[in-house]
Amino acid sequence: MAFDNLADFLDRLEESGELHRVSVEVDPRNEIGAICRKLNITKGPAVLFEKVKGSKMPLVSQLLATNRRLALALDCDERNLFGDALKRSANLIPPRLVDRGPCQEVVKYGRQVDLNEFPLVTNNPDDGGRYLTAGHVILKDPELGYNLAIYRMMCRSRNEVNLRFIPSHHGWAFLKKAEERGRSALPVAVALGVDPAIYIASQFEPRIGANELEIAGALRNKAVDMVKCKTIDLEVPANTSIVIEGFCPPPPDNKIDEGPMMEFTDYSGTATVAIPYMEVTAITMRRQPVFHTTMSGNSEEHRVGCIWSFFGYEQMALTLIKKQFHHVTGIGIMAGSHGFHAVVSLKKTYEGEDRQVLNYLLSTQYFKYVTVVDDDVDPHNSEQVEWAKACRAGRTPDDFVVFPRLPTWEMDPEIDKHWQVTKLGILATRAIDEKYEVPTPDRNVMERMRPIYEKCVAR
Ligand SMILES: Cc1cc2nc3c(=O)[nH]c(=O)nc-3n(C[C@H](O)[C@H](O)[C@H](O)COP(=O)(O)O)c2cc1C
Ligand SMILES: [Mn+2]
Repeated sequence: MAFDNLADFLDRLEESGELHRVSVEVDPRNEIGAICRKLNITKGPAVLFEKVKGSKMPLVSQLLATNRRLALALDCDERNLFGDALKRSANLIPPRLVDRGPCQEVVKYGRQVDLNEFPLVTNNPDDGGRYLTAGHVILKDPELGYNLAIYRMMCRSRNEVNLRFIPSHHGWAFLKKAEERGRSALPVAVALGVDPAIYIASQFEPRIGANELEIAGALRNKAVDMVKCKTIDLEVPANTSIVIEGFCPPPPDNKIDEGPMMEFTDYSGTATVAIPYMEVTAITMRRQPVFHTTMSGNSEEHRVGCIWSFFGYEQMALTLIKKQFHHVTGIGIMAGSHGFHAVVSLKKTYEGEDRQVLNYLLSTQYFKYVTVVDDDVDPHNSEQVEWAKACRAGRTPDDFVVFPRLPTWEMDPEIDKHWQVTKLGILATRAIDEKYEVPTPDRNVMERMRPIYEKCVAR
């Protein structure tokens, strides 16, 4: 069953015992963060904070922080969550324009616009300000097309808020395009409190210009209804709880200081830097809006965000490498490595093939560690990978390859000022002529012992 809006999904969570209501007043500065940090560790429920200090709006957090809730959101089997969702995401369904939508039941322009009416959170005491953490940023460009993604937003004033575009994500390219065109500003629409398929689709990383709202349609098996914005040339999902409309001003004066804020790596990342901001021209919302926020750090943000991206990276890296190296049999990104460690399995056909694969993958910006294993090792199974590292690497120094500096992505806390980091490759493979079979007891004896063995396990 597809959910048309956030409220229907909250009802479903409540029926399933996956939503907890907090009726005592909590402070969005630090208190909500403190509760959510714990809930992430214990895999607790989603929470609806009914009374948030300083705001009239209820706030939901931890919405998709567990695989159980991701499976409820997509109405699929938790055991095959990622496979199912990926398969479904291929049948793109374009959004559909409608005349009106609940997200514009209340409309505020000009002096009525005040971001302070929202329960903006400071999750960690070190965060540089009050944030909108789960704004779904919608962009349109005459050449590039559409984009939907979550970028964190630090509130600057009643009508100014930062947008954290980074070079490896598409919003950055949309802004650059607008800047290249001279003084044209970039229109921005931010949807807050969307149905869960849109939330999940915002985390897919298809090619630039591919509209993630078509993926949302695919995940729901139903087009997303869109309405035209009131003050800018953009469309937003009609059933959204809250919409913020505005634009990024053109250069030169289009950046203001932002940060620090906890990254998904559990590091605060860059300190305060000047980044783009948006000027708000209108706020529209439902009569009874629910504000959506996420905990930062290794939390819901990582669960709902990176897991999808990493799953995509696996597919992408596999497609890329298979074009060159036909004998690659699989790629797995190691759980817990935050996307930094890729393991590749290879049916080696000539000496040096494993080294070629290793060099190739380490040169991409994604991976800091690459381990190559033989095709009898499952690259998704960390115990098997550790076994291969223990037993099939180190015969010669060549098995360990260090690249002293290579460009990488900006989320690595160890990068230097040129965004470079030292990378490590491990060849945990056998020589080509080295046969290997797991030593096992004599087959006949095993057969004779089978009745006794079966009694042991039938206990
Ligand atoms: C809660 C949350 C906060 C995020 N914050 C940012 C951010 O500030 N900047 C960013 O570039 N990506 C951020 N992401 C990740 C992007 O939304 C995600 O990688 C997206 O797929 C990028 O899409 P794009 O390639 O179309 O830009 C965040 C993800 C989540 C779930
Ligand atoms: Mn995109």
